[in-house]
Amino acid sequence: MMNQESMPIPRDFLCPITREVMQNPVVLIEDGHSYELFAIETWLRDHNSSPMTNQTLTDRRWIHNYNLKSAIEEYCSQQHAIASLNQFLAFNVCFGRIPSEWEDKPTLKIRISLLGGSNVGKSTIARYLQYGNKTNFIRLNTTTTVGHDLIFFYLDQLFENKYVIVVQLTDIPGMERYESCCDNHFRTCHGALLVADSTDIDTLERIELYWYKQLHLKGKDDVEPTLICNKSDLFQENCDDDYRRIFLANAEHFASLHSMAICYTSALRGDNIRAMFKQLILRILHSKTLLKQIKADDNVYDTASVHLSDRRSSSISSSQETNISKTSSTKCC
Ligand SMILES: Nc1nc2c(ncn2[C@@H]2O[C@H](COP(=O)(O)OP(=O)(O)O)[C@@H](O)[C@H]2O)c(=O)[nH]1
Ligand SMILES: [Mg+2]
Repeated sequence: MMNQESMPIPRDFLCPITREVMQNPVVLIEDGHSYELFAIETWLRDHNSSPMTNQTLTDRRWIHNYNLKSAIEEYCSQQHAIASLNQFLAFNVCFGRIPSEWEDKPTLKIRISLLGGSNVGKSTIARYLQYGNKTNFIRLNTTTTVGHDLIFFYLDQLFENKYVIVVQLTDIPGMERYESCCDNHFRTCHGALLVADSTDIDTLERIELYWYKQLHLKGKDDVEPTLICNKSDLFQENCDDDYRRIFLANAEHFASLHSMAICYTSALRGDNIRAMFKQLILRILHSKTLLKQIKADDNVYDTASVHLSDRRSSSISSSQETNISKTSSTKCC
């Protein structure tokens, strides 16, 4: 409540004697001012005057100031909510095992799907989120995704002070022959990263004509999509002005037409990847409808997911020096 970043405390909420927020405000009938109960009682033991006016008191009675008490309580609970929200907003997305002290806490699972054609950088985005800029791993691990890869993250802050947030990221194969396998991911995801390769305008068109349409058709009504224009490093270096202008105009038009967030990323360099992912998670948690669904889902503590993450995070450290040439886990669809 006394958080430095919170709003200044209204003066009326402070006891004139203690200078602290009152818990049991009472009004001294004669001077009409409010004080903390124990403070005014202590004062009256030694004084026969008003602490505020210094006038001699002829009446030492006081009454409870219930209106002020409830206003202070409301203010305190608002400040508490703001403080815990601020704390939550500072979350990091972590890959690995959920801290053991949280194992008994309720879990909410957010599902996000990486959607888009082949070679646009979906798996590289997923790997950056897992391993950061361990570039050796990103460069070596370029096997085409042939099945759905499920990757689990957790947020290092509790949501609403009690929920552990687990984020399941699904990396799908982008090849056209696998497209029909994605129905389940369209249906169940709360958020989608629609990934286009910004150096190949056809991949943007495919997002518009296929991936977004499918998501719109089969997905949840309130699903949160983000348009990702990936490979921004190559876009800057290799594409001419005319191409860039046309690509940007098309991408911005598409995103604004569907009121979706748009983000320019380089998965290879890690530019904007974490910020974009965090923004999407926040938008999902901010959506009343999605949050209601997420809370209603069966969110029993999913040990299988945790073990999967755990296996992967430990395997990466031991295998980093060796030649990693396969994605850590793929399942055929
Ligand atoms: N220069 C550059 N290359 C990228 C970027 N993202 C992915 N790639 C490369 O694009 C190729 C396809 O990436 P991948 O993640 O397998 O694409 P996916 O098929 O969509 O999963 C790989 O050679 C990646 O190294 C990026 O932001 N910049
Ligand atoms: Mg892939």
